[in-house]
Amino acid sequence: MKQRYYQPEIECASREQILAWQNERLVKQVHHVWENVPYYRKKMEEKGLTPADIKGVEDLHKLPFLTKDDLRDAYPYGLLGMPLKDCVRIQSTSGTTGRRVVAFYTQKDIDLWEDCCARAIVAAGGTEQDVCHVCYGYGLFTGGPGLNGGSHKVGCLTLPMSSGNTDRQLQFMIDLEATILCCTPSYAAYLAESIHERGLRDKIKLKAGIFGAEAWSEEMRRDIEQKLGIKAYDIYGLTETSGPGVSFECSEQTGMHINEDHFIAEIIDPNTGEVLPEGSKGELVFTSITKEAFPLLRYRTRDICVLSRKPCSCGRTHIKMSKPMGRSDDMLIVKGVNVFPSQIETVLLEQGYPANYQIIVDRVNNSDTLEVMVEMTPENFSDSLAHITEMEKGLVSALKAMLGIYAKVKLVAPKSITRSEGKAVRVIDKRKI
Ligand code: DLL
Repeated sequence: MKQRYYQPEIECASREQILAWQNERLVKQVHHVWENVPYYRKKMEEKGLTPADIKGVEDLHKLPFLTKDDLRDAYPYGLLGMPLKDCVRIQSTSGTTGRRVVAFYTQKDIDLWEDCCARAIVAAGGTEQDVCHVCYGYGLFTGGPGLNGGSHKVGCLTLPMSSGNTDRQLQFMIDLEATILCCTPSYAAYLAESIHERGLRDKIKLKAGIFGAEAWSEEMRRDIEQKLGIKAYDIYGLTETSGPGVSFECSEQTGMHINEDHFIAEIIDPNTGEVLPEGSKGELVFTSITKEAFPLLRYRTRDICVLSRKPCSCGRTHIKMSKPMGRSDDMLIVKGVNVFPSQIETVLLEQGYPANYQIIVDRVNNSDTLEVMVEMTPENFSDSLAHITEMEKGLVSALKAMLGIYAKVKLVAPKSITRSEGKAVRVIDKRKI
């Protein structure tokens, strides 16, 4: 395949050039944060640092980390780097109240973010001849707006479908001859199955898919590729650093190029915080060196992966990250939604149930399922089926309000969930990803 790039002079720049950009932008960013984000300045002062201590990437390790807890402490404006009048948009994670992350963007931040997504679309073969069908969620979630903006930049005809309503998705996909599909891998698998079941395979013109926001296996990739007759590319990102497009796959499909002109990546030992040498498996940490409104330095993603600078046949020179192999915290991603077991526990306790529960996550027909098994208390115990069903319904709606997604609830007799002698086993994740 002939390689095309959205910004060849950046995507294929020499290592020296990339490092020069990073050095210059990091120094500038540290000054920006020092002057405009009192929360981070205080963290630097606590470490005895001033901007003069950071002369380039080799000094990055001196800076303090930022974590999701900092984001929560500083919510909503504490990490803002620009006056609100210069911000034009927010986006947010799928988590709920206590865990919600609100990220701010200036027009320039949006522009650079959309460039990153445009790079991903071109790496997947996109041109202005393409019809790009975006069925990531639109709204607060970054998936829809990010890929939508990237698609405009490439000049594709953009179908801003958002998620849901499979009949309508298929109708537009066929009538408008969509060639590139952007959605979560589980929704892609669901669409592929629907197309197969309805015998529509011959009517589909798709050639590529850009799938991310959740973990997916190589088996799932092969299955989707084969069912839809496309090449399926991975894309990674997180709300805190802008959204999708922090990294993306190229034709080699052996990891995702990190847009190093905007983000410096490090791998650390999640227990000690020590920076690990290239090739080690550890927690991914990002420093945004071009973001104005939400300039996070050394943000701990909690995603576990490996970085590699092995030369890539696509000609891009930016470092590659492996697919995330898990997380160093307890966050689950179910149907693309971030779920913390602590949120489930909060609901149970609020509703008068004990903290004896188990969360079972599975993937059935390529779609995630979430089930919560909860013990009744001796006080609310009942053997009337009608009464139990009523109580289960109450919990289902309280969980839906907290998590934003459906969780099946199964009430069981008091003391029937096995007690653990060590840490309680709260989560059973049966998905093979
Ligand atoms: O999921 C941004 C995104 C949208 C990425 C569309 C790709 C496509 P959040 O909701 O903030 O943002 O969730 C971020 O999702 O820390 C990872 O744990 C996980 N994640 C994102 N992309 C991938 C991927 C968006 N390709 C969190 N593979 C991240 C595995 C992924 N996990």
